[in-house]
Amino acid sequence: MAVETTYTAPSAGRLFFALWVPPACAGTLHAMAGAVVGRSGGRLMREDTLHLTLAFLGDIAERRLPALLEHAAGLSLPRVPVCLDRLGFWAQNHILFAGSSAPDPALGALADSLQESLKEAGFLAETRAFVPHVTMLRKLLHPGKLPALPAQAWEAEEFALVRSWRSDRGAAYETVARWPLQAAVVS
Ligand code: 2AM
Repeated sequence: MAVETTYTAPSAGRLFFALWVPPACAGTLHAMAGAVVGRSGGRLMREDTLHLTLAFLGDIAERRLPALLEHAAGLSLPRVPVCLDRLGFWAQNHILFAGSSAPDPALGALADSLQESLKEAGFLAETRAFVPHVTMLRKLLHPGKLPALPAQAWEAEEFALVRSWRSDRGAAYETVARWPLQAAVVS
């Protein structure tokens, strides 16, 4: 008699590559988001989880993690300027985010080349148009008038592979590994 098995390979979790938001900027965004929650509701992202996603992988099998880490370690990606200077609201997914009125093309180029390399290596099935943003608040229904965001600018010096999962306190995030972005060579 045939024995039916439903085997699911162990998962390394829900993975994505991201730039962590530096603490000073995270503090500003978190305080602004807190003010919006006080007025309009929604679920605040924890200050230490604020990030800008470069490439979203989703569930990756545990056995593929070493190859993914090796792939990322072998990349040579440049440092990029990041500037967040406006708050925005996406009605379709109820997200309040910090974005850029004029994103530096180098940031888009970084995300594109990371996504392309992951696609070529078989870790990404599809690539999506990159819209740089930092999610500050979820489940917001009616944002009201959004406050002006004083420009938050920095140079990203490293990128990280992050694992996320649902916890009692909302989404939890853990850095799996991080790698430096390369400084421009001055000749
Ligand atoms: P969000 O903040 O706009 O929701 C972890 O879930 C991170 O991956 C979040 O920054 C989330 O973006 C992003 N993310 C989740 N699903 C995604 C998808 N299908 N494509 C691109 N990014 C995604």
